[in-house]
Amino acid sequence: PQSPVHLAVDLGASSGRVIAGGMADGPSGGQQLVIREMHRFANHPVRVHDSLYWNVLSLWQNIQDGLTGAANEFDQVRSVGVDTWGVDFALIDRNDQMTGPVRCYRDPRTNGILDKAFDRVPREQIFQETGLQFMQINTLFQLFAATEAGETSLDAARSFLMMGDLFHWLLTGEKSIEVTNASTTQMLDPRTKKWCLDLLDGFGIPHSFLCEPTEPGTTLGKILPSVSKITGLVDVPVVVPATHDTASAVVAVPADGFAPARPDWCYISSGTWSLMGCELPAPKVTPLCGELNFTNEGGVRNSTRLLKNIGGLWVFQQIRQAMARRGHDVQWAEMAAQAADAKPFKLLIDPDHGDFLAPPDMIDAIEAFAAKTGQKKPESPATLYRAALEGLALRYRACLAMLEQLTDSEIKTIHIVGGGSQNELLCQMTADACNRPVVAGPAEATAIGNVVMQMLGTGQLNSIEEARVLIRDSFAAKRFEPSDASIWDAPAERFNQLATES
Ligand code: ADP
Ligand code: LRH
Repeated sequence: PQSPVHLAVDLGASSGRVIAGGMADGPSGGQQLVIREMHRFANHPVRVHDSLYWNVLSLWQNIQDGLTGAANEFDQVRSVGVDTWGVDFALIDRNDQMTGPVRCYRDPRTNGILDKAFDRVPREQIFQETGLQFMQINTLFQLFAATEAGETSLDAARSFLMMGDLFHWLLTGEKSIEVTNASTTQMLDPRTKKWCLDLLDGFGIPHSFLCEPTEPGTTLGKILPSVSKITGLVDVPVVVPATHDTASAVVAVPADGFAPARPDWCYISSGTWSLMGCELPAPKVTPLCGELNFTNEGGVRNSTRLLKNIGGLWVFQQIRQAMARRGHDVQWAEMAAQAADAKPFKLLIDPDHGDFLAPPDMIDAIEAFAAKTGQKKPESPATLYRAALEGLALRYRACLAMLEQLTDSEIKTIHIVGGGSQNELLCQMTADACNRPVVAGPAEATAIGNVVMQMLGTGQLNSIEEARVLIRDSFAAKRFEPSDASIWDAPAERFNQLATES
């Protein structure tokens, strides 16, 4: 890109990157949006005894390294913004110190918490107030577990920041809670965007540390002099993007229009999680939505992301780690190639099964799952790789039917964005299992969505529709046509059976 650029810090649950985005001359003369990766780094939870934490200081160090690289490269940086995964939070005390390390949402302190929570406040009431799917990782349940355990951090807390807000505070000294990430907490009313304080009272969770949510596009403040000294970025504003990575990714889906009432496309934001859903003009907090356990998360410009969390490439990632532990270093492309050659449907696994949320070793967990569900022990790593991808495609198929039912519309195209859109085997399996064409890309949708929201905030762009046209014209997408859809019918039936029984 040509200066001036916008810098997107995008932190996913498996890796982080600092990406510069801006305009440049395209091959046919017109201007295009171009991105350039300044820094990429791994992000993994750290186990301490039985607990799991994020390495926040390492993330902060890496963010500063990325910003420093960008300051050296570009004459002018117009703004900076950070997006991250949802649900996790930091607490800040009266001396403006973090109360401790930040827990990872896979920390076991919320195991079994949902039943305890429903004894306190009925499930239907929580859904009616928040419109969110029930997952033990949600902030509400993390705070409930912390309250029940008498964690002292809660007594000391004066401010509550989601992860993006935490890094915005470290950059500017300004505290805020951005609304799309706040919408993942299960503590916010999706209609009014106000905190559900009565609900928090019902759980005995303190809430004086919450502040009014901020809209994406807001200029929060300038980079602190102490940060300028380290990074070389001087007088640069932080313009808040959709700090929830999935909300940023949805902004960058190269589709037509914005938030249609009867959508004919859906998205899968494919990374550690697969977030599959539709972008709608308003929340759908209906009994059917509750029954199907869909979520009404907040999108940009007051839109709703009606979606479902699906276990995602987490299982695939963790098989890779388990292989490394056994002395075999395999790359994504190699895993996909072996999966492509493996026999189909030898092993069915449900990526959303609780056994796969945070097992010490994923291969052991899959073998135990196979035994418990009466399936044969996987005979080779290729069987494991293939099963992880087929399990996802089967979940997508079920989720698509639910989405059509919920939105009362016919979904004609599936957009896959995020790192997982580079897995062509998974894209083809998705097209086949769902019997719909798949449009794959951009792989860096989250960072691109972050950049365009900063461009909207600083007046370089005027609307989401305009941003999407620019994205479509700037980043090539790959199309996968469905074939062999019927071979997925029988496995889909077996899979549904398995998902209910196991
Ligand atoms: P997150 O934001 O959750 O950290 P990403 O969007 O970065 O996730 O996606 C990471 C996933 O993308 C990896 O787990 C991997 O399965 C997939 N991936 C990344 N690069 C490639 C590649 N070159 N080919 C196939 N898959 C890839
Ligand atoms: C994806 C994601 C998802 C959340 C999960 C915690 O990175 O933000 O939308 O549910 O992480």
